[in-house]
Amino acid sequence: MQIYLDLIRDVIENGVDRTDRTGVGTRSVFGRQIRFDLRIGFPLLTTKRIHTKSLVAELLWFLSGSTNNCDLTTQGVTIWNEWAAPNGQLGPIYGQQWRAWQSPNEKTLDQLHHLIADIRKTPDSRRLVVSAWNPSDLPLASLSPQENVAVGRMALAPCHCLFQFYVQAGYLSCQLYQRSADLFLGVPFNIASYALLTHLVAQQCDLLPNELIISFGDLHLYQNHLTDTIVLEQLRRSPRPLPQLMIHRRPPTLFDYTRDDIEWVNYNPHPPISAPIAV
Ligand code: THF
Repeated sequence: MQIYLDLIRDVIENGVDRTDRTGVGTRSVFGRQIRFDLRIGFPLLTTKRIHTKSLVAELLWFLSGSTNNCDLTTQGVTIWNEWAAPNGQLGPIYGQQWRAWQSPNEKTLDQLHHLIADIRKTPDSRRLVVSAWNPSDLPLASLSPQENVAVGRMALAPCHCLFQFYVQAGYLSCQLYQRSADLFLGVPFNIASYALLTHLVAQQCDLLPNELIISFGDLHLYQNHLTDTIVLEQLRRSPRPLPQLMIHRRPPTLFDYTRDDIEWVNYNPHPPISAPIAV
């Protein structure tokens, strides 16, 4: 995970200070790409402890099609609290777009179900794409997350908005396009989440995970993370060997995994570093 520390240095050295929607302010660069070879280890950050329970719960929540934060908070996971309406709703975010994209004919489209079927049937397809970017459901900039939910819109526009799979010689690769990336808090989660998704899709399709590629649009460090105890502390730490992912069971479908099926071994990270989240 040296590449993650290099990315932080890149943003500090080459970024420009900008204002942003949240009012916190960022230092930002545009257009970067990182690659992870999933065959040599699982890309879970070692220079601070990542809360894998939240990570797994969030991915399984997306896969279930849920867009209600209560399904996370009942498991003690709070990472979506800032955006949820009082009843827990988040509007048509990832879960809905992935599993029940609204079609013009009133029907819904399960992009992930089709993805698995297409990978199995036509592995050389160039259309193994899932999109969460649904322009008609995007939040209005003039409304708060909760107000957007009240009018049937997403609480927050998708940050990791489109991904594509690629099959070659029994191996599965994934490339994600992330339009907006909170490098200190969100990106370690996003890397691990898509690496885990690639492992699960590979298992369901009798393939082995190969590469995870993430292409970033606006890649930024929030100004309130650019401190001695947060980002600079992160840069002082040395990466350790990567852990391995164990998937204990092969359930019938991509939608039947439970948190007990997923475990990391040999994860020996540096201690956590807490930081404020920009809403
Ligand atoms: N908004 C912002 N500003 N940054 C993001 O990364 C982000 N997301 C999701 C939606 N909006 C975002 C939410 N994902 C944490 C991690 C991921 C999140 C939100 C919050 C977080 O606070 N992590 C802490 C604690 C972890 C825990 O409590 O489990 C950490 O130290 O990692 C990016 O997709």
